[in-house]
Amino acid sequence: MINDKVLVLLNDQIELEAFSSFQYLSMCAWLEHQGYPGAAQFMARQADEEMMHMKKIFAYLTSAGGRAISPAIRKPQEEFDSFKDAFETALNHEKKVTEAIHNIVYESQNNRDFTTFNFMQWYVAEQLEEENLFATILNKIQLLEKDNSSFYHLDMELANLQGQTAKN
Ligand code: OFO
Repeated sequence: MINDKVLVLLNDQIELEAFSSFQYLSMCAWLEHQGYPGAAQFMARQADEEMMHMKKIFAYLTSAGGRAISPAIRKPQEEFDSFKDAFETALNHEKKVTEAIHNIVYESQNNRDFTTFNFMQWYVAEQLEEENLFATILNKIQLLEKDNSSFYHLDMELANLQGQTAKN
């Protein structure tokens, strides 16, 4: 059985993953509107991945005898100062998601909920991958910052770039 405190945290995480999906959809819309269809496609894929992350916790809770709550979604950020700002916002958001996931891992171990502890290991690995993905893109943006025309090429590259789990 899932520990009561961990159950609350897992339902909070369902909300956070759903919010992440909406945040990336919002970035997708902003990037498309700014004339970056490749980056918009990239964000649309991230939005799909986050929805999958949400459903995975939902299914786990149900299979482990817990009650999953379908969340109300907070309004995501709609406007960004620049292409770079959108990706910085995404990386900072992923860092917060990582903290929340590590907290669930910590509490599941503390409360001897080893089934959840085991389940959450996939998320720990996934967060490392996602933080690295956004950090790599930000490094590229920083390198290209002095040459605006290069953003066109980065935008094209983002059309095909995705994380490992999306390929599996
Ligand atoms: Fe990128 O947040 Fe899900 O786990």
